Formats: sequence, C-alpha cells, structure tokens
Amino acid sequence: MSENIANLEEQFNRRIANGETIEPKDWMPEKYRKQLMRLISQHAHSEIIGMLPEGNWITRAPTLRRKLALLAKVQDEAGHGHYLYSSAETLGISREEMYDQLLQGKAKYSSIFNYPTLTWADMGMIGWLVDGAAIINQTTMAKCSYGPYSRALLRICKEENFHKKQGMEIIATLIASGLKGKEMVQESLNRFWWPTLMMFGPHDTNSPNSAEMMKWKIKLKSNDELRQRFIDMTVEQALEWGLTIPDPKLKFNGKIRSWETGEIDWEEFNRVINGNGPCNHERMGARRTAHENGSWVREAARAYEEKQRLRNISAA
Ligand code: FAQ
Repeated sequence: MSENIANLEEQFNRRIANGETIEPKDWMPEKYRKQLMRLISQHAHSEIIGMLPEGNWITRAPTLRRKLALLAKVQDEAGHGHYLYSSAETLGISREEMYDQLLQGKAKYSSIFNYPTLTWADMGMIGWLVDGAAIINQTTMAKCSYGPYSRALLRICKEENFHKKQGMEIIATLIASGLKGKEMVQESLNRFWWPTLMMFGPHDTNSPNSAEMMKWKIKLKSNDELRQRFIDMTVEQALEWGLTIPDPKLKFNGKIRSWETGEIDWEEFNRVINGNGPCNHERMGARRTAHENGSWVREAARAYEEKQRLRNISAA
C-alpha cells in the first residue's frame, strides 16, 4: 500500500472512530465502497421483489379500505427501492448494473420474499413480522456511517412503522372476528415465524461480512443481537394475542430476561438464498417479465433525453 493510501486510510478510520458521517465525495477504502454497494443494492432489490407477495392480494382485499391501505403499502415499498437505488448510485454503480446483477441471479434479495402468501392473514403477518423485523434492523442501521444510506433509512423506517401498524390491525381484527379468524392468524404465524427469524442472516459466527461492516460502523449491531431483540419483543405481542409461537423449545430465561428459541433450519435458509426456495423462480420470473415489458419506457426516456441534448446543443 502506498504511503498516501495508508494516510488516507488512517484518516478515514479516525473519522469512523469519531462517529463522523462519510459522504459520496469523501475518500473511502475500495472495500468499504464495495460492501456498501452490495448491502444497499440487495436491500433495494428486496424492497422491489418484496412488492410481489403483497401485490398478489390487492385484487382480493376484503374491503375497499383494506385495498387502499395495501395499495399504498406496496407503492411505499417501490418508493423505498427507489431511494435505495439512488443511494447506491452515489457509490458509482448505475441502476442498470444493479438490475442486471439481480436479473442474472448475481445479487441477492431478502429470503423472506421467496415464501408464498396463501391467505389474507398473511397480509397482517407481513406487516407485523416482516416489517417489524425490517424496522429493528433498519432503525439501528439508520445510524450507520454512510450518509446517503443513513438518510434513506430514516425515511424508510417512518413509513415501515405505518406498515407494521396496519399489519397488526389486520391481525387484531381477524382475532376479534372469532375462532375462524384466530385460526387463520395462527396458521399464518406457523408459516412465517421461522422465515422471519432467517431475515436477520446467519449466526454471527457464520457471518463472513459482519466483522468488516461493524469495524466501519455500517452495521452497528450483529445479526444475532438484532434477531434476539426481535424475538423478545414479538413473543410478548404473540402471547398478548393468545397466539402460539411454533417452537416447542421456546422458553423464558428469567436470569437474562430474554426468550430462548430452538435452532433455525439453516439448510432451508441456504436453499432459499441460493435460489431454490418455494417461490424464487416465480419471483425472478415476474421481475424479468416486468423488466422486458418496461423496455419501451426506457427507450422512450432515452430518446427524449437525446432529443433534449440535441436541442440544447443547437440552442447554445
Ligand atoms: N436473505 O455475512 P452475512 C423489508 C446473505 S427489507 C438473503 O451476515 P450481511 C421491507 C448475505 O447477503 C428486507 N440473503 O451478510 C419490506 C451474504 O451473502 P453475500 C431486507 C441473506 O450483509 C417489508 C451471506 O448471506 N433488508 O423487509 C440473508 O453482513 C415488507 C452471508 O451473510 C435488508 O436488506 C437473507 N435473509 O448481513 C419490503 C436490510 N441473510 O452478499 C416489502 C439490510 C444473509 O456475501 C414488504 N441488510 N444473507 O453473497 C442487512 O442488514 C444485511 O444484509 C443482513 C445480512 C443482516 C440481511
């Protein structure tokens, strides 16, 4: 490493240690840039793919009020994808490159969106559990060292809070509607509980990216710490509703005032993140079709841009 780079790196590390925010034009180590591109683009892809499981229920929402709320939620997720793609672009990667990585299967997106949404209760479950897990992860990362990501997350978390509340309201309404409603909620919880715990990623001891990301304050809490925070909060909510967490090993440890769980099925997790979960092919197929169907919009935008460029040249 040249002396100049070593100096820059030392200054950079000092800024991180002082809790300063790194902005796009600041010097940063190449690996810091690469880790952020990977993280933010995966997050953006998750928001866009994450529209599909709920989008599936827009036409079947039980009332107009529910339809409006669901439609707005799915639109919000598209908006989150856009903030995040813009935030990743500040690191020097284009939106086209990120889409290509997704469509070629080179970029990951959250495992949770590879599970089907079979009943209306799943709309409540996604709001309560999936948005709930996302909020725990993202409110922590909103204090991360990279300015554009941190600012995008602040805004996203405000909206995710609404999403969680509308999910909890769906669940509370179903439970209050009587036995059948509560059975629907329980059946949905049985399917979504373990995949939601997987959203936080592998155990800290098996997480190859964590050490570097924590050193640079991209991640501020580890995968296991965040997962435990989610479990402790959510188990109490489930018990309050009279629901059963589908984990025979679940028990409260009074000494540390925390819930201990059974082990996640890591084989299932690896299958899903490597493209072989229940809906991976369907989700990627839907994205590819949407991308192909949207090609005329991209062509029209490019033609308009070129026309404006030529007009500006002739006016100059
Ligand atoms: N799914 O070394 P680590 C939402 C991969 S948004 C798929 O621990 P890292 C809103 C990981 O990428 C949900 N892949 O990785 C919404 C890495 O692979 P790579 C998305 C996973 O980055 C609600 C490898 O395993 N949220 O829900 C998963 O330090 C409702 C090794 O793992 C975010 O993206 C997984 N669950 O930590 C939308 C938040 N876990 O890249 C619609 C930001 C791990 O080396 C409807 N992301 N992998 O090939 C993060 O906080 C982190 O990326 C983690 C993983 C914690 C997910």
